[in-house]
Amino acid sequence: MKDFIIIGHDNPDVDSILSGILLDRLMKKKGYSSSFIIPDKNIESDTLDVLNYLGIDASSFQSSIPEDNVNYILVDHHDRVLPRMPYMIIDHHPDNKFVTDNEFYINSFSSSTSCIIGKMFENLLDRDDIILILVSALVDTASFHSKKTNPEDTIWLFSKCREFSINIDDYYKLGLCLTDLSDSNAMFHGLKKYHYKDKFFESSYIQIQDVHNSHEFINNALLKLMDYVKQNNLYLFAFIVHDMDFFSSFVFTVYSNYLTYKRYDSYISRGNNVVPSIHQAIDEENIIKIKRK
Ligand SMILES: [Mn+2]
Repeated sequence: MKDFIIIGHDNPDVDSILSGILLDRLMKKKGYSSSFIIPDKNIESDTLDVLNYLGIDASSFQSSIPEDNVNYILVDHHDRVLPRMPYMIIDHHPDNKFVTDNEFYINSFSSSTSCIIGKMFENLLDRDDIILILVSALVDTASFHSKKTNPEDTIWLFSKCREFSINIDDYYKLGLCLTDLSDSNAMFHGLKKYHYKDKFFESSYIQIQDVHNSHEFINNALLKLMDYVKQNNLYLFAFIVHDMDFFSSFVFTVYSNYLTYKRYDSYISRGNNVVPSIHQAIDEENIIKIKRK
């Protein structure tokens, strides 16, 4: 039988890596020959911090993708450039519009890919497996505060933690993924670049506690971002500040010579809230332009 090669997404995050390691461990327990591989050369420092806390050395998984005589399994995403179609896909982004005839395509509303995998192999799970599942779910859901949290997964995980005497508090803060503001590049944390119609925009986010004592950092960041927008000819820059004490979010929309902000009562998602509203603003602007012609 062919070997199974498990691969996460580009620029891998914690869930992408831990669910790959988890699936590899569980498949080996089942007697399959498998390996988890990280083809990426760079892994973000936040992600490495979490892995280090768990005693996992990411570099031991970094390697190029083998091409011959293997079946690929993708975790936490569905699109990666591969020599062949993947054998199986396990994802938890059911909003995406991806359609496939792959008979082993799983994509369900779940707190993390690791939760889906854990439930698939429930009777094989040991204490270390549960810790992998817990940590990736905590990181993917901002410690169960984001809207991406599936309450059933949370209940399931809590009962597993009780069963294996795992103290959730030991990992809770890890899931908050607090941004290190002493890092001179902190304002570009999680930078993403977008192109919509004829506009280019970018966004970043920080996750902090004690927001009111961080006003100096935020002020400086906004001033620098204004220059950045000008220098890079951007339409705008969306700087998101997640308040990890109250699980609310501020979105600062920075233009070249002014800015606006909006406060949300919940921890918002960049992909589900911020980017769609920017698209909408661009669309609306285009409508106005058409009318004026
Ligand atoms: Mn994930």
